[in-house]
Amino acid sequence: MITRYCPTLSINRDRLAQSIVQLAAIGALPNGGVRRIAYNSKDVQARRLVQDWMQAAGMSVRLDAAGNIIGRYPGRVADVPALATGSHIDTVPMGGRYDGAFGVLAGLEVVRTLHENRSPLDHPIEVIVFTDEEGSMIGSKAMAGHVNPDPDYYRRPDGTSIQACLDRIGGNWDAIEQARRTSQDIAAFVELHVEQGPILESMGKAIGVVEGIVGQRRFNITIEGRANHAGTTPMSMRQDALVAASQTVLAINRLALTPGQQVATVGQMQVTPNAANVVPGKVEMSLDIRDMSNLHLDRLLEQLRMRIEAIAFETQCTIQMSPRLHNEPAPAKLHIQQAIVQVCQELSLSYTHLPSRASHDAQEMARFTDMGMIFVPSQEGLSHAEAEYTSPEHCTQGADTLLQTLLKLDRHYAC
Ligand code: HGY
Ligand code: MN
Ligand code: MN
Repeated sequence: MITRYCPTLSINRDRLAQSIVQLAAIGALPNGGVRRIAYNSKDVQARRLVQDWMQAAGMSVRLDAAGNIIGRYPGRVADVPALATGSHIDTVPMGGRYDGAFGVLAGLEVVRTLHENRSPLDHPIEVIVFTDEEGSMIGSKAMAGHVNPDPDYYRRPDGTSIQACLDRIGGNWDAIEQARRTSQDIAAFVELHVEQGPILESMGKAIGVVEGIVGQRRFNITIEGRANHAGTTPMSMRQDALVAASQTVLAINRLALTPGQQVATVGQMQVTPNAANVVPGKVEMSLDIRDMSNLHLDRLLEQLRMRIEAIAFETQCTIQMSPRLHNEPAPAKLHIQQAIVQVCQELSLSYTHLPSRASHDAQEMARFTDMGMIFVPSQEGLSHAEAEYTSPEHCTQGADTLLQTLLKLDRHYAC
């Protein structure tokens, strides 16, 4: 008889480590990092490899209209909602090997383990690779039925349309609503991810039980002044967009340094015409602002808008903020947190509860199904950087925790 509680079932550490190395070779950078920006040729190549691996692990694979890859491993009971896991394999421009990729490959490793031990769960398991997590999060937002209907909202910085992007990966913008899922399709979603911060390492804990995920808003800020000669234009007659931009960056930084847990970043800036002897006429830059409280974010943004109005007046420039991303804070379900804690106790793994101060596809999934997240330590708290590292031991512990958590949830959700 096959027992559903399998404390001895454990994932294959070497196979998981090898998969991480193999995937990281696609888009590899010279200093050990990865550049696999959503929809680029490396992303397409990596997506193909993961689909092949899914099929080899006994999963059926399909793409939805948002280009999400959905690998499905059948359960013993017909017509019941799936238990889902997964993450993303796109990266920031100079990213690491673990952010996103680890959660996808650990999910795959869980299925490989169940498959070779002939131990399917009652529920089907889905391993999902979400489209463009680092940019628009369009994959998980489409699954949650939360896509902005304006295609221009998703235009890439290089001008590529969302239609063209989705075409490249087998999605279809015109049918994006069909990507929507419900709790009838997915009973629970558990994402495993590297912490991307210093808490677990500094506390010496192996596993993070995520309590909830931070809210995040992103904006494009466009500042227009007037380009003019850098030698002949008196200081009193300038409309210098870069001076206005600099004041805006400092205003954002000062706001983020007021009491509270909020963080705010300007990480992207383009100056036009970007020449040493021209007063800058235009600056486009990003704003990324995060906090666990929506209300607090609203208040901070209101203060920023007032400050920006004053800067625009002082510098004789126009300053416009247009929204690019809006992620609601999302609490993790208590019973999933409890399941993860029990697994840690059974596997003798040290753990702590903590919030996620990075965004994740899990927070969109939380809009329509039960959500939980498991973290493993990031060396020196480094992430979104080439040097991002999590040891094979911690990766294995995280993947085993995911496996055992899914086994527990298989019993929790009666068929
Ligand atoms: O930016 C984030 O928090 C995520 O890594 N995309
Ligand atoms: Mn990530
Ligand atoms: Mn990331």
